[in-house]
Amino acid sequence: MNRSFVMFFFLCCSLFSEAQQKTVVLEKTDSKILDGFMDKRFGMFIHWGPISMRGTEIGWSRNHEVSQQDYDSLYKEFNPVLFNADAWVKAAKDAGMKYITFTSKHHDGFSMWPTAYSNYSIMHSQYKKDIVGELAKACKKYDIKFCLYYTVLDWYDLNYPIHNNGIKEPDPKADMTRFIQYMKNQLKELVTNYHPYMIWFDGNWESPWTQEMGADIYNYLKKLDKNVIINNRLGKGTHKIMTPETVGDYATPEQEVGEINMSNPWESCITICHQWAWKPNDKMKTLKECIQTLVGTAGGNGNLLFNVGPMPDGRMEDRQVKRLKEMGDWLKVNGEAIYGTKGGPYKPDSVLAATRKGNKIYLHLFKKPGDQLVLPVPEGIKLLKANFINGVKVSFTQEGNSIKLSIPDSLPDSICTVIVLQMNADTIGIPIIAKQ
Ligand code: JFZ
Repeated sequence: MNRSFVMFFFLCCSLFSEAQQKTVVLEKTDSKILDGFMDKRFGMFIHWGPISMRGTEIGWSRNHEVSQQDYDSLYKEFNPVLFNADAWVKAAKDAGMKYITFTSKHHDGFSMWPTAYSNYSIMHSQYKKDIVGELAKACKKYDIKFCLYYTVLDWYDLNYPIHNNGIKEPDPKADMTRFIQYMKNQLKELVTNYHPYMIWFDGNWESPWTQEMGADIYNYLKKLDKNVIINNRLGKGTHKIMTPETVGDYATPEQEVGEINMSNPWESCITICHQWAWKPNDKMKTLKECIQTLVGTAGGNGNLLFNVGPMPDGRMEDRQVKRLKEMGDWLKVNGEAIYGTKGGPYKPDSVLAATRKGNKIYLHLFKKPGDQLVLPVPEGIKLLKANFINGVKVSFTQEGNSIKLSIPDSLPDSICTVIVLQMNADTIGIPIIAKQ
């Protein structure tokens, strides 16, 4: 066999294995770290940037409600002098939230930290302070996990081929190789300077982005910090659920409570109002909607990432902070039925959701189910004791695989009442039961 053929053969092998390397996720996040993330159940999402000065949607309103020229110049006036990272983190803590995910860079390409790789950043605004750094510091101070949102599409950067300006064809002057190097440089800054607990990627649906690019970034990040948790919006494919092709650690249903899933982690991202970024007089969810959304995600074995959009002066709206505090007050009484629990065994429906921990099942009643609540239990499972979470006893009978709970005329909590069932065995092994 001649020498040049052998050299050609080995070159092909190395190119193939390198290509293979790019599309194969090498090191997944440790399951114990993901379990710890899922135990937290409740986080704050924050969408913020100079666009809050116009009250329109971050990223999406560029070239739509706001001209590109106006949108891209907002940063020159952006000066949120009332921004107080401690106040934001305290609002999250008072809500019972355990982590914060902040938009370090959204689709508009504006960086909220002193990046060395772009002048389109907070350091070139009127404000000239490191918003990401301030938040990271405040999260450490109040023992809240600090997480970052980062978009893989960037309608501002000329090396990214799509500019969301009505032109569908990718820009021939763009250069994805250079763009990905820019992304890697920025991600290295964010990971090494701020040590995020989790990175919430977004923007994976446009044509320039590929599965291989997603896997390459995942592997790149794992080399920087093997413990950083990464959502499922790096590779291509659905956000809603995990599939064998998913690049990332957990699924991210958006603006809806995810389907119950005991094998793959998921986190619903939902807005407290309608818009992700601040909008004047936006319609805010009622306390009932807020609490039942949180309970619905926990009942499905998922987390809730609940979004607020701060105002252009740096404050969160008082009414939103108040609503979050009301959620925190509910969690002060009922938190043991949310934090550190698993979803089920009863599939959430319009009447109730269920969570469980050890020998306990927590029934979360969204409304009075009548004078009796009849629930199936598997063979060999016995109900030993039942009480409202405030300690008041709940009478019950059990005949074989059916338990009957007597429900009083009025429930202690009209929004969501928790009943604690003490069973005779660990409940985690009980398969999911659809009640009706
Ligand atoms: C994305 C962002 O675009 C949105 O601004 C926000 O940050 C949310 C948390 O994540 O929402 C989407 C996701 C997918 C599409 C549109 C918006 N899509 O496929 O067109």
